[in-house]
Parts: sequence; C-alpha cells; structure tokens
Amino acid sequence: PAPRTILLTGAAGGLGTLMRGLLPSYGYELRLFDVRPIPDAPDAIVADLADRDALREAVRGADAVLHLAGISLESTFDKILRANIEGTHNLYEAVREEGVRRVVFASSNHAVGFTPRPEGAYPLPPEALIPIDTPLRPDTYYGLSKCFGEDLAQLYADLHGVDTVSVRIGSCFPEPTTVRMLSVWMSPADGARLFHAALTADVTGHTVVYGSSANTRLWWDLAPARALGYEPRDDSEPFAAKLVAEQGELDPDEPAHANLGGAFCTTPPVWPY
Ligand code: NAI
Ligand code: 15L
Repeated sequence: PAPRTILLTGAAGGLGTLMRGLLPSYGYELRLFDVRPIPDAPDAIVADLADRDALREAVRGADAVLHLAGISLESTFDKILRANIEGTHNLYEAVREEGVRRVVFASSNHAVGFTPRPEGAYPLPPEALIPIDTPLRPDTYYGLSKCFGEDLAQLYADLHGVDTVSVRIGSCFPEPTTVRMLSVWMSPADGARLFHAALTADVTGHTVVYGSSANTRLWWDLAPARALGYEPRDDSEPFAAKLVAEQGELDPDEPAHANLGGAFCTTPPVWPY
C-alpha cells in the first residue's frame, strides 16, 4: 500500500516549509519534527535528533520518513558529527526498531561537490552528464556527512531491510538566484514531485538519484530520478537571460566555478548557529 503517514524531519526549515505546503495535496498526512518550534504548527514535535526516545516515538506508526533535518551548510566537524552523522544514525535506529519500511534521505550535490563540472554547449549530450555512480568527492564536512548518510542507508538496506531513496538535491528554492543554480535548480513543485516518487516508487534497497528540475543547463543525469516515476515539469531557462546578464557565464578558470559544488569548494557558506 502507498505510504500515507510521513514523518517530516526538518519541518521548520526552508525545504521543510515548502514541502509542508506542497505534499498534503498528494494525500499524505505529515507528522512534523524539528528542533525549532514551528509557529503555525503547534502539534509539531520539537526535539533534537540527539533525542533517541523522541525519535522513536516520532517514527512509531509512520509509513515512511522524509529526512530533511540537519545542518544544511558547512560547520565545525563536531557540530556536523552531532547533527548530521549521529543524528541520522539515531533516526535510522528508530526506524529499524519501529519497523518503518522507507526513508527518503536529503543528500546533497555537495557529496560529489569536487567533481569537475562538465563544459560545453547546453543542453549537454547525455555522455557528458555526471553519472549517479561518479566517485564520492565531498567538498566540505557537510558534504562528507551526506556521503556518510548515503553509506548508512546502504548498510541499513543490506543489514536490516530498510529501503532508502537518497536524493542528491541541487538547489531547491522558489527561484534560481545564481548562474550556477540554473544548472542545479529544483523548483519546489518538482521537489514535491520527486519526493512523492521517492516515497512511492516500487524499489527496494538503497537507490541514489540527483534531484533537480529538467533544466536546459543540467550537469547531471536525471535518468535515475525518472526511473522512480519522477516527471519534472520545470526548467530554469526562463531565468537565464537576466542572471547571465547580471553575473556573466561561469568561468571554468575560476576555482569557485570549476566544480559541481561551486563556492562550497572555496569559501563555503557557514551554518550560522
Ligand atoms: P534548513 O537549514 O533551512 O533546514 C534544516 C532544518 O533542520 C532546520 O529547521 C533545523 O532547525 C533542523 N535541524 C538542524 N539540526 C537539527 C537537529 N539536531 N535536530 C532536529 N532538527 C534539526 O535547510 P533546508 O534548505 O531546508 O534543507 C533541508 C535538508 O535538505 C537538509 O538536510 C539539507 O542538507 C538538504 N539539502 C537542501 C538543499 C536545498 O536546496 N535546500 C540542497 C541540498 C540538500
Ligand atoms: C545544499 O546542500 C544546501 O543545503 C543549500 O542551502 C544550497 O546551498 C545547495 O546545497 C546548493 O548547492 O545550492
């Protein structure tokens, strides 16, 4: 049966807020979890991923988990260790103990951020696109924690039969705001389409996909996401003329533009808390 009750971790965040608005129309009942309270959702569970008892109670009876909670930018190794590495492990332990069958894990393009970005005229030919099995090349401790999350998902699939779809999200914001984002943008509506596909696809084990819209300037292979039944409807190209006029095309000799991870490879944005 299709999953109905979804535990949404990170529900107070940017992506969590977008998905709280979009996913109910797919028929899901969302149970919300975040360390920060959500003013318009008094029933949300306010707890830290370090709190194993709270996590266990939160996942109990859920059909699946959409795991967005964690530090979403670069930070100290200690903070990343607690929130993203131990926190994700705590979540999977709760999932295993309570018999939840599926997790959709918010991985990131920064798990492979030091991969040189492909060059050429857009749209790039399929053979130029970064494949899903490209070696992991994290660009930050943050990206490293996403590599860990993907490996953890593989372990829990092999050892405990928990199915995970890891989505290496590009940039999911209402609009692209940089030239780089023209290549990695995932519109919120396409994000909801992809998470819905990941929650319901007839796949077992651990599946990794890139998450973006069908951008003309795509750098990676969307075929694995499409294989889940995802049919993107958006393309960043209508935003291109304005952004390129303001910022210029990406210069491959500029270190902050040379790789998939962009400025995360040189001067990563730092988690403010
Ligand atoms: P965000 O920083 O806006 O939201 C993250 C949420 O997680 C926050 O509400 C925060 O309070 C919560 N959180 C952090 N540590 C926690 C802890 N120890 N216990 C409980 N909750 C905790 O980030 P955003 O943009 O919403 O991203 C959501 C997820 O998607 C993150 O895992 C991020 O790494 C991933 N992602 C997002 C992308 C995007 O374009 N928005 C791109 C790639 C990955
Ligand atoms: C991420 O992983 C971040 O969580 C998000 O805030 C964006 O910076 C995104 O990557 C990106 O690469 O644009």
